[in-house]
Amino acid sequence: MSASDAGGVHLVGDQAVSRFVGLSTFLHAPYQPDLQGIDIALAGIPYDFQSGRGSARLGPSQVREMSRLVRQITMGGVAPFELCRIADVGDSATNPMDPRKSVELATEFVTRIADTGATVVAVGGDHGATYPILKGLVRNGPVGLIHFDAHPDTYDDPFGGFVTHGNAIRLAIEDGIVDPTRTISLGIHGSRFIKTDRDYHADHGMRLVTIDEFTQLGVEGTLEEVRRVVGEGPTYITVDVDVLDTPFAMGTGSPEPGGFSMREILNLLRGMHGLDIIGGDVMEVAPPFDSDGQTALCAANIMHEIVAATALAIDRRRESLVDAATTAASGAQ
Ligand SMILES: [Mn+2]
Repeated sequence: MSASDAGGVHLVGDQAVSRFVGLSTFLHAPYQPDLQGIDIALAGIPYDFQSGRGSARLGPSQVREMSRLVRQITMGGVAPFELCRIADVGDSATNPMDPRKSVELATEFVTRIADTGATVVAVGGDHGATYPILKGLVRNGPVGLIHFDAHPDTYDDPFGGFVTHGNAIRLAIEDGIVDPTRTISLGIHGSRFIKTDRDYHADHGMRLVTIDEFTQLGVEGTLEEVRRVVGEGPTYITVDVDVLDTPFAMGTGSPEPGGFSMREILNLLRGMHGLDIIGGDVMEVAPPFDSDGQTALCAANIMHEIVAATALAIDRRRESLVDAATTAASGAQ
């Protein structure tokens, strides 16, 4: 496919057009802010409030730039652009002076996308942005959640009713958007404020796998736990890049030495292809601390794998609709 075919939703072919040519979009997807005819909307949520060292608001633009280096087909052979119509729909509006207004604007943005029947794979932004995404996206909740993070993100908000980078998961549970018993947090590591920071997980039936437990379970054992916890129901994936070890992701607000390697997280994401993934996000890339673009490059590759898992799930849902229609038609004869 060449760039000149791109009348509808088409990918600019890597071999027809060099990867350094043209405007930066997520994964070279066509830019389509009109939201028409899209299955998976790639979207930026460019705000950060109270997020470690800050500046994750610059994440979406830098991930777009570094995603130039990502090719169309995943290492495992999934070609999401052949399975689904995928477009970069641009960024949510934000109000940099008003966190509450920014959350409202992001919720409206994702609601508009979900109203067209499309799903979202988003790039933040601070991890608080997962809350408005889930709020705008999930219609028949609660959904399961696969949560990659150095931190539990179920903290009490110490600032009085804000959506912060440390409480989005908890708020989504309290709103009934996420089912705590179908939630698994992976790769928790790093120093802690308080010893009781994991109690919310335990008290609400959530599964938490620390990096030490991951070392014992390995990739396959961890994937078994993921499948057991989220089951076959609709499930969202959220990745805070601080789950990665600092040599892979120093460019983030709260870097934590001792996390996953890129190979480990990619292996885990590839193992999620059979699940009913409804979308996801990659959060907390902070370009001013990412001088060579490495963290953004890692985030772009993580995004590609989430898009692949989402596209496979959309394709499977379509197939089962076709199967059901065929069965109904043959029964009617
Ligand atoms: Mn987080």
